[in-house]
Amino acid sequence: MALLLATATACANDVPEADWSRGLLPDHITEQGAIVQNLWNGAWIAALATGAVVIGLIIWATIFHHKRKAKAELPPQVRYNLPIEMLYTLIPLVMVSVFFFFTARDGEALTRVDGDAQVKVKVEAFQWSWRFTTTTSDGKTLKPVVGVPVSDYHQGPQLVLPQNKKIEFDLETDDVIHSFWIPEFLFKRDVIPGIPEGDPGRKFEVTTLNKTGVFAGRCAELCGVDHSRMLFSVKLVTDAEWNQYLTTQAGSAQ
Ligand SMILES: [Cu+2]
Repeated sequence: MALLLATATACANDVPEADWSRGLLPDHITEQGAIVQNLWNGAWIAALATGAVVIGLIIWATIFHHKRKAKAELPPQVRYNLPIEMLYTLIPLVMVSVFFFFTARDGEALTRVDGDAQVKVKVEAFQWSWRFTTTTSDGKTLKPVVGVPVSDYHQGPQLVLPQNKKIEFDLETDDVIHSFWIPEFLFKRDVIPGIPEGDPGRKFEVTTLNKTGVFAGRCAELCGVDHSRMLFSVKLVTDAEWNQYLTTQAGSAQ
């Protein structure tokens, strides 16, 4: 059985590894991913704690406050009991406020665009693949990488990015709504037609971590017949490999 599971896992090669220590999320490759991971962990802890209290109260009431005698009369009623009514109102209000605070704080951090990224990537989504155009900090624009629909992400367009760098993504499409998703970013963003160029609503920034590897990306918004084949990959490389990549691309730079 273990062997069978291992084989099945090996075949599903574009499904990132997810383990319980991260609450089933894949291992993140951006600083922003850590924010999502913390929010995810906190939300689960809060939900489980709330569930434990509620189930505890249900069990407590069932064991210690069940009907002792077969009497038809109602137990004492607590209508118009001001302290209890206030408790019913205040506790959920406090809980929702706490959830709201952390969600708003992290949402703000994840969508903030400073505009000072070292590498900027224009992502053009179309039915049914992607075009990536990378601009470096010295204003050099590399030859765009364009893909076609594929069934293996290794065959899709590959976006090469340096590690330990701030990357800005600018998302654009001319046809329908797509969604730009790299599971290891723990983040996805809809690509919506009609948002004018320069609008911060179509941009986001990440800072890559000190990691390398090839990671699968996909479209996460049903956009037509080949939606599931809008596969691409992100390759995170060291500074040396990044400089070498820029050199090989220099001849074809626009
Ligand atoms: Cu799509």
